[in-house]
Amino acid sequence: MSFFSLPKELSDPATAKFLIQPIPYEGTVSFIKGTINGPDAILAVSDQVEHFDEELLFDMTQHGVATLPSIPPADSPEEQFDRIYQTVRERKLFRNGRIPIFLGGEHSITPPIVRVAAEIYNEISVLQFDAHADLRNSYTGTKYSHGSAMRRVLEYTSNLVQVGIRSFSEEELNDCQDRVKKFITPELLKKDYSFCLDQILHKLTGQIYITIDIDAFDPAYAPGTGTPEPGGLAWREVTDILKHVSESKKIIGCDIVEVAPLGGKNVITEFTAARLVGKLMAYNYNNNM
Ligand SMILES: [Mn+2]
Repeated sequence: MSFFSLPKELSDPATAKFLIQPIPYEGTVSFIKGTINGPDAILAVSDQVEHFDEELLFDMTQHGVATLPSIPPADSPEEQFDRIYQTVRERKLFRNGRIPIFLGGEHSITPPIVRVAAEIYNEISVLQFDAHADLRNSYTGTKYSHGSAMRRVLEYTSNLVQVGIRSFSEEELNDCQDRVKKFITPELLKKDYSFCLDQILHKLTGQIYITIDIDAFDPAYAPGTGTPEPGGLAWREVTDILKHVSESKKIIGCDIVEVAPLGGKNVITEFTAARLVGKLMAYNYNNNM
């Protein structure tokens, strides 16, 4: 399966502008399972997504979209971390002028990717959309848990901007307050959107990596996820922020994680994710060239 099921000349990894990297992994999932099926479900519905962006009015596939072979799941969280780190390096997914888009899988796929990016670029910032802070030092007995993903990311960059957060422990709040400063909660966004947008743009410096946990959205937009939290972000809030960030910053890569398809006829979550991939392509079409 490949994203958009494009003809050969538009899906060649050697020349494509966008590289889709599936990472079906769920080693440390704490509640509802199924995110291992996330990448395939997103690829399957991508056929139904228009290549023509309805806002910017152009075809986002003109410079190619290649889908790479999946990174297969490993036996332990440590091995999984290493496998992702090595594969992203070997496949040289961060290359000038190209943008890798990783499809999870649980959120623990993000730290090894960020590690590679941090080794390549001088200064990177991470923009995270998520319901959860993911800042626990360890969770369910492992430092490589999806609940510790952003705590691990802080080992590679101190510049993390967290949007949509509405579920965190006292430890997460206290431990990381000095580094992360303040979560941009859905409530804060609703109250003063332009202030929040200014804060996000101001804090993001250097090259930008974007990680989107699908549970950042309100469960109405993405019910198929391991730990759905009410009171989430709306489609236009997320896309508007992505648009502004893409217009003024250099995006080096993105991931979309924690899609756990419900199965049957309810494809809302994977459809939202596939549309989001399209938006990331459209907004960054002329970026990073
Ligand atoms: Mn997360």
